[in-house]
Amino acid sequence: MISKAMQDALNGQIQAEFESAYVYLAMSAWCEQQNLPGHGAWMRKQAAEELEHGMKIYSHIVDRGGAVALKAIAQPPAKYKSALEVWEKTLAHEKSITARINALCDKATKANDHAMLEMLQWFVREQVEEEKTASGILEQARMIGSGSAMFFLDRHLGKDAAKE
Ligand code: OFO
Repeated sequence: MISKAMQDALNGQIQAEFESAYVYLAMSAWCEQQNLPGHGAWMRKQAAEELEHGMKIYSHIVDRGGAVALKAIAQPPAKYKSALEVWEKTLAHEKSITARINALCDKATKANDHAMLEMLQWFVREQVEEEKTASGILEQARMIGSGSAMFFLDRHLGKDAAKE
């Protein structure tokens, strides 16, 4: 059975993952408005993945006899200055999630909660991927600036989102 302290910490992470979904969905909507459908599709897929992340933690709490407590989700920003800002914010957001996952690992280690630590290892690996992807796209967006090559990045992101 999961301890109350670990359960509460993981409930906080469910909130953070669902909040991430909301942030990316808002980015998706903004990108669609800017006529960047590839960006919109990519962000929409990212939002769906964040919900899956939240549900992994939800299942862990349920499997260990804990109580899931869903918290309020803040309203995400609806406007951005540019696609570049969207990618800057995406990388910053993923870094903040990585910091949260690392803090949860520290908590699980201190509490000798091996089951939680094992579950979190998936997230540790996932965050390496998330940061690598966001940082790669950000670099490409920086190279492009606001030029017409943005069209090609948008098309590439659309193809990427259509995979699987
Ligand atoms: Fe859940 O990985 Fe992004 O935030």
